[in-house]
Amino acid sequence: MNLQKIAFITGVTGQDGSYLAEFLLKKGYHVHGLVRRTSTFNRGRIEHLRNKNPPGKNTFELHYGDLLDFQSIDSLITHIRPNEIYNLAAQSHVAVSFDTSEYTSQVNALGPLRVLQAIVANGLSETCRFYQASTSEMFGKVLETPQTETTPFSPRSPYAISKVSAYWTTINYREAFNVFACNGIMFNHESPRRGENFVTRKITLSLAKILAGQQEKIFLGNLDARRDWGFAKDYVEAMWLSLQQPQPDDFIFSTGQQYSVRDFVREAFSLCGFDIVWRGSGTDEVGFDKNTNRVLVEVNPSFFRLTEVDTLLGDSSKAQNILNWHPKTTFKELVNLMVESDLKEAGLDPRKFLKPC
Ligand code: NAP
Ligand code: F7E
Repeated sequence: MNLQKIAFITGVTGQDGSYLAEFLLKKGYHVHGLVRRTSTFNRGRIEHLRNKNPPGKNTFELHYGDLLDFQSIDSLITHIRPNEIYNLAAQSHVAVSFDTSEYTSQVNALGPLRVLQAIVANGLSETCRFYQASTSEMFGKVLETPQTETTPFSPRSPYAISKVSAYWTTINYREAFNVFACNGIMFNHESPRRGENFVTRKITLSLAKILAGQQEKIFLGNLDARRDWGFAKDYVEAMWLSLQQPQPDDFIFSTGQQYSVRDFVREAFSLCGFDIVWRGSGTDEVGFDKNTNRVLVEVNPSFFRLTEVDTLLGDSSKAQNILNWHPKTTFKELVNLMVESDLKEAGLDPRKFLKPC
């Protein structure tokens, strides 16, 4: 009898999917990933995991499909018969969701519904566990701080609204169809693999390009937004732990520490010897290097959101107590590893640019 566990990851080409695939392969899983057809290459984050084994012995397999296409999901689940499904696929950019609200809902709200329907339709309710990538964005205009599993939702974007729907769909399939279905309510988590148009990566990549002489300055939106930022690699372990419990449940995953976009800029730039201070206010505010007077940060209102989430701070006590999950990477370590990686990305030697701590 084959006792190797089989996992199916949607969103495997994304930041979290790539770290989760690595994590599960190291645990000895056979990992199947869902990829959608794109006209340009989008497998950079998982390329290193491919083709390690001879044909027929590959423990990492990719399959074409799309969360918008029930038939593709259903037939893959029939074929793979996974023990665990991690639904990480999403239109994950909050700002973009205002421009593509119906599409965002189709992927993020109806996508997980399609996966859960396929689990039930294939008779796998008893044998296949389901993880849903829920988000702190559901707390939106926060009704209490810090946010816990009992804090009411107050979503402020089409993205957040779509994820609230998926959150309740997951609970409904647990209660109505007895599926082992869990929500991981994750606060922001970042890494060198973070998409380039999320604020942390935008800052570290821009910093590296400024140092490489490829960019003059960085344009940002709301500098005062506050987030609870962790490291993606720590968070994929939490996804797995959620599905290893005797009972399905929902958990907050966060660091319990909060910083502003402004703090992130200062921390990243200070690692490379800049001392960023702020002058002016509103859209006229600039960040300049105190040592040289050079303006390195400007505000561009096109990055403001129609409705902003000003502050998020999570309390992950439940996950710490029940799952024994603890975030391992501090804010400073996270910024450091992202800056180091982007210096390399820009063709620079980090040893020449990173100030010793
Ligand atoms: P990401 O880097 O944007 O990755 C999203 C993944 O979803 C990509 O693999 C993308 O494929 C895939 N995808 C998008 N639309 C799809 C569709 N219609 N069918 C199939 N696949 C599709 O996101 P992430 O940061 O890894 O986040 C993973 C999940 O956690 C997302 O659901 C996100 O909403 C949620 N989340 C993230 C955070 C965070 O801070 N990172 C926090 C809370 C929750 P392509 O490569 O083809 O685009
Ligand atoms: O914005 C502000 C922006 O786009 C963070 C996704 O993974 O985490 C992520 O959503 C903050 C916001 O992430 C720029 O207004 C300022 O207040 O990096 P972000 P997000 O919106 O928090 C949650 C948990 C998810 O679930 C999502 O999938 O930074 N900000 N200036 C900016 N943001 C961007 N993107 N670009 C700027 O220039």
